[in-house]
Amino acid sequence: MKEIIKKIETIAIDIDRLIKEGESGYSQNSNATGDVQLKLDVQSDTIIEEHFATMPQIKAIISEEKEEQLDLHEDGEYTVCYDPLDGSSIVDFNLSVGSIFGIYKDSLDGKGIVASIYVVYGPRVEMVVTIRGQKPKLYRYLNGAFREQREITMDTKGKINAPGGTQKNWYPHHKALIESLFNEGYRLRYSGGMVPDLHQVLLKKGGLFSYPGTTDKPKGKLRALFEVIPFALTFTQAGGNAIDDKGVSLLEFSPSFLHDTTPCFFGSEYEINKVKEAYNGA
Ligand code: FDP
Repeated sequence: MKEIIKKIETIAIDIDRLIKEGESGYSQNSNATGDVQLKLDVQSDTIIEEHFATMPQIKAIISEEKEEQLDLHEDGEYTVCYDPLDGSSIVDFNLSVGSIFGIYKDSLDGKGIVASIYVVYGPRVEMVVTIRGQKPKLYRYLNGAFREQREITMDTKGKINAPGGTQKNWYPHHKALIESLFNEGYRLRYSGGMVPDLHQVLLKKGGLFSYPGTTDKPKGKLRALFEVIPFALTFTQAGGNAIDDKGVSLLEFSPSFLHDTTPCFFGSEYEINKVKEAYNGA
């Protein structure tokens, strides 16, 4: 696992350089979910594939940008599911974006994830590493290397609300939940990039990030293997929680296919209890 983390550090440095110096604009292709791929998406994916291809520990990789699993080493122990560059719709406006890696061992689901790593490319480059059973650790890229800053622990209640999804398509009980948090004094913090938005809730030690099912997309938008389950591990290990619209931990979630999505709620105890109340019986 240490070697995989070291490799992801190298990948992060390469992708950060690509974001700063690479070409902007769209490629000719779209990914498995139908999003038109940016040149940066495709190039980040290639960087990751080339790095992981050198690691015998890695059995297979599954990228958000690829339709199918790519088998690498038959005797490898881990399958890595990753979103090479999350936040495609905001990268060209110079907002923060990220890479997400879920490392799975025996099964490709919430029970099988053994570690999660994400990288935020913002004014600084930061990385959060979560190994199952341990507190997440924050690293910052300083003077040519990732340096450990601290462990991350969440409080039981926060102050910020990051509500995703098209509001006109929210179900009434979801609308009521979001409004009730604002009525309690929560402040809106939503950039449209899952990685920086969740990073903010986590480092502020609380609050809510939600991407619900909506009337047009009942299973939400965010992809289980590459996005939701990795962050579910991080939030849970930090002392927060991550649930679906039935109130079940996302670490119990089992996707029906590689690019499956799920409604998702990440937060501290207080806000997650509010989600459960709002969705209970809805
Ligand atoms: P994007 O479409 O830019 O790739 O991964 C999907 C994602 O970004 C998340 O990063 C982000 O939280 C979400 O979509 C934003 O979706 P909305 O624009 O519907 O809020």
